[in-house]
Amino acid sequence: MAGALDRSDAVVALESTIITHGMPYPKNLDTALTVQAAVRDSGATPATMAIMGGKLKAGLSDSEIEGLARQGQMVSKCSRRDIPFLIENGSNGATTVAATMIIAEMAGIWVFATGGIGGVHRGAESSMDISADLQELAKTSVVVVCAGPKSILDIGLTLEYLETHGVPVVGYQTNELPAFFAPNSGFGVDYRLDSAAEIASVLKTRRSLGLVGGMVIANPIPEEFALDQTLMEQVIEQTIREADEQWITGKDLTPFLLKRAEELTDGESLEANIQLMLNNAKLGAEIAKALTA
Ligand code: PSU
Ligand code: MN
Repeated sequence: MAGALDRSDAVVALESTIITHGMPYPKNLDTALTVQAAVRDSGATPATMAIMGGKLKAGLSDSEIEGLARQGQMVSKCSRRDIPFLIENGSNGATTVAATMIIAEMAGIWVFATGGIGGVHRGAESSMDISADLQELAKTSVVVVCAGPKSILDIGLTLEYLETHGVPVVGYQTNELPAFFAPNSGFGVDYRLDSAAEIASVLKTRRSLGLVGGMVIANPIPEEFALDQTLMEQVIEQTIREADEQWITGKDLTPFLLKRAEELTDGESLEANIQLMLNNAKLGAEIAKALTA
């Protein structure tokens, strides 16, 4: 990794919470390694971020990834607020979108690919559950390639929040915001861009103006892997109801909703998640390459 940065090669940041809290073992391990390979096959260098033994790491070895994958939710889920505490304790931490963006920015990496970002949860009018990922997008200059906000969230409120904080939501080859498991959400994007070169160009312009902050590149799940929207809506309503009944809140909520969705769809949501992640990793690599051109 250090070598790649020295040569100012194309580097794509990847997160580790998706490994520990987003998918079960051993699919999480297999996916993490396949995603890294996809970045390499596309001509860029992958850098999976985490805190290992109290140190920020940009780029993990396969055996470090395996360790995190096996420990799963035993590893601390690490967002911005958690970073100094895990360092003080010499612990391991799996970085969320927010924490991954922070490490990426420190390491000089502009592009980060993941599955889905955190957002404004449904019912946030009373719970005030808004992911720290959104605040990070407001202030940290890393572009996040994702498949759009997951429909466990309130997509409309998530867009309002991003707009307030000046975070552009770009549709990759689409005018409509994708909704993670589905290529369509009924919401529009702020801008549509059709190539990695155009995205890189906008990023360079923004940086040259000294405008800080992230950007969301929403890349629709390939049609053949999309899930039925009516079915997913029922599944999501049930998972949210269960979380309510069991008083699941704070950092535990998103992992709970993901796990229940996977169980209720007999693993179909997991399969879709893997495919969209791969799709995003490839686009991330193309953008990273275009930035070095
Ligand atoms: N959405 C997914 N898969 C994930 C996550 C979100 O589809 O694994 C993870 C990411 O690491 C994201 C975090 O940063 O959940 C958001 O958690 P919270 O809602 O607690 O901020
Ligand atoms: Mn939350």
